[in-house]
Amino acid sequence: MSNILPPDLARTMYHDMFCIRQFDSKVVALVDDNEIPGSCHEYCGQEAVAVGVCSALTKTDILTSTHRGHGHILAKGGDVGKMFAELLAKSTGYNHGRGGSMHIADVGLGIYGANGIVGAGAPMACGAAHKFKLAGERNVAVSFFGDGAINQGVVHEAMNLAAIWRLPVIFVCENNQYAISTPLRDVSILDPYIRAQSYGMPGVSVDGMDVAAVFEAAVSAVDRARSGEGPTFIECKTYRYLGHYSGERHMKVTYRTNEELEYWKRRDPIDLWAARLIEGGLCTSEEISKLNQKVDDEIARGLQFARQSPEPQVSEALEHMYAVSYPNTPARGAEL
Ligand SMILES: Cc1ncc(C[n+]2csc(CCOP(=O)(O)OP(=O)(O)O)c2C)c(N)n1
Ligand SMILES: [Mg+2]
Repeated sequence: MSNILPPDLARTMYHDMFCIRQFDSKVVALVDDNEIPGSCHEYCGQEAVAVGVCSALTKTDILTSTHRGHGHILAKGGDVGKMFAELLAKSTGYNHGRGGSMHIADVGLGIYGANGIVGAGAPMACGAAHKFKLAGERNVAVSFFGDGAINQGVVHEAMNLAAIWRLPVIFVCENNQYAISTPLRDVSILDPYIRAQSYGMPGVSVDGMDVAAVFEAAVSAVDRARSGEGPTFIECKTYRYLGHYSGERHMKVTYRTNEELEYWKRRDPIDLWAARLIEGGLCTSEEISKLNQKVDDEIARGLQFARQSPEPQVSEALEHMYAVSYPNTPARGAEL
């Protein structure tokens, strides 16, 4: 597969996966040091899903994300500095420091928001896709969600709506096999992708540790969506290396075994892709080291930007909180 990908894209995919890994590894340390208030849901291990899907998108395509959203946002072109600033609650962050990890959005980049409500991004993606269709725009909308969302009613309503209206939506189920500590096998007899058949859309299951496999499935789904044929469901089998959220590593939890973790780490998406790039003659190991250094520099610069950024002012606390939706409607803060 690496041989038929344009070399620049193949290297960019490596860069983006490593950037996500390094970003969220840094987040772990910052949460532990209380520099990030609260906690985060880190994406380490799942990088091939976000990067494989987003590499098949253009800037005007959109995505809706989840509580575990850092990877989606970086893969869609999010800025490392503005992300760190948001997590550090600084005024230069994506949400001016008001939202934090689970609300990062950048409408200009087609990032219609991380979301703390499991499954809630699916109908939002349908709404965006409906608009694209009505306006005759050839964009697509991607809804990322976890295996924990596949029994949420709203996801099923969204899938049905997308199918009957032939909306340009791609439902991407990141099956990391656990919803907090609940294994998928305890709550669903069938694999997630099989659900797609009930709604009359193609459903595929791919190796979510293989960025090329994810990319290939995403390209087919994007082609289908852009040509007006409707939605696709892609299940990506993957694994999260860290706990459900940052705090879990300080708890004694036993729902996963070390053997299971080690099994998945042996199939690390970044290591696998580096090996494929080298084997395919697309990169030397020295070039991989240079890319790693480039990413580490970007992470260091982004964090420095965030650390040097000002805190939001108390006097501005009500700013950026409410949308002014209609002309002549005063901002809610202004009424108070
Ligand atoms: C509607 C709703 N129900 C429950 C929760 C609490 N909750 C937060 S994350 C989570 C598990 C989600 O698992 P999954 O969708 O598999 O995503 P993962 O954490 O594995 O990435 C739950 C139950 C929530 N945020 N929203
Ligand atoms: Mg899960």
